[in-house]
Amino acid sequence: MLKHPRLLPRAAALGALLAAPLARARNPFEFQAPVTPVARETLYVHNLFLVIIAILFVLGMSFLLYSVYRHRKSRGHQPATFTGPTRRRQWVWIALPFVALVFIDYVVMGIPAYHAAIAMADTRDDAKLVVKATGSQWKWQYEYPGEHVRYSSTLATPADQFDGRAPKDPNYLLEVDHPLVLPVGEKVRILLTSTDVIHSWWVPAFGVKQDAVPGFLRETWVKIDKPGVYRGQCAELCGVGHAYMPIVVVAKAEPEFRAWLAKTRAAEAAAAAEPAKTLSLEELRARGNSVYEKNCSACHQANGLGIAGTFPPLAGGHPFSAPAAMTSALEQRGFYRDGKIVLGPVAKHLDIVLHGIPGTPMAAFGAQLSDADIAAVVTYERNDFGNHTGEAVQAADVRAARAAK
Ligand code: HEC
Ligand SMILES: [Cu+2]
Repeated sequence: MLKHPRLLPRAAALGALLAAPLARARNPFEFQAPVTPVARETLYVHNLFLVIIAILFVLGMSFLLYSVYRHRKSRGHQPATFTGPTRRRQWVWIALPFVALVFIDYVVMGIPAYHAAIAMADTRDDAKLVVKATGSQWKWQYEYPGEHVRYSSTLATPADQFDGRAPKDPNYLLEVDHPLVLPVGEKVRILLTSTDVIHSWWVPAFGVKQDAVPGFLRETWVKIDKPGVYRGQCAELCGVGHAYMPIVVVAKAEPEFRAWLAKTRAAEAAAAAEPAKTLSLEELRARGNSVYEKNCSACHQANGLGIAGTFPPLAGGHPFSAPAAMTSALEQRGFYRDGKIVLGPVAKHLDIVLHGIPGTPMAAFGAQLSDADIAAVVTYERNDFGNHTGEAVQAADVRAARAAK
């Protein structure tokens, strides 16, 4: 009971004052506005369930509370002594809610849920476009099979924002260098896999969340209603860089999408013809710096000093302690001696970057990076972080190393 009746209008006024901006602000607990049939259906199922469950809760709870109040001790009621239904009427009271719940579960809720689950998995025939998304620690690679277009999509948020040295922008950790581009109004089939551990491709506005499992090809589909930028994240804990592999999809109208595809195909073909070019040491280092930041710094760190026990430094002469299995493997490759990292020979260095170190987080970058990028990043490594070999590794060297294997 309210002791001060005057409080009531005041509380109401305060409530109204607070409610006004709240009503205008977007509710952070709300679903993102759905832009695909699957997302709309999922939202419908969610809302339907919420209403049904709310009604059942209110009904059940009222019934329970009423019974407790009605049969209270102060009115002389005694606890029941029976342990189960015996009379016909008791059996009816048991059967009724049971039948009602089964009906609600399997029919009222079951049919829409079943329909939505079937729709999500329906990747059959009518998709004209197929896109392959491959998760790797910690980025996504997108490929348009048959279109000769393939690129990596890596986090674009500057490292300064992680550790609070710069203000965070609105799409903090939800921005990438090369987004996935898709057409609107058309069914697109998305194939998913991974090169290392399980990742999950999740874009809330599409109602899509599908695991990317190494060694398996999973699939899902989207049919986007309207052009726009849609953001998502890897939704399967996949290691220390899990928060740093967002998904950005740019949906374009069909003609613009085709134009983008043609332009990207031409740019990639031009890049593939690049190895002929010989760059100066400085040019290689500058290019290598950006390749490094996108592909290597998550593990080996921006300063090249790695993380003790897990990710070896790239700085020659830097002490590194780790389990013997790791250090002896590095020693065999010529990258470790007397507790310190050493810069091994160029050929071994190229081999590690091209083919990775099997069974370790050090992935093979041969399929992900161009000859020119690998040449640049290896040159960068050999001439930065306190290393000064003065060697300029050229794209032609990388091409030769690829051919040798
Ligand atoms: C997912 C984490 C990860 C990423 C990303 C990564 N590395 Fe590694 N790297 C490792 C680990 C772990 C090792 C040690 C593997 C072992 O022997 O157990 C290693 C070893 C190496 C070595 C040999 C040891 C040393 O410290 O010199 C080189 C060279 C190397 N990485 C270069 C690169 C380059 C260049 C890139 C980017 C193109 C890169 N790495 C990206 C995890 C990573
Ligand atoms: Cu992941």
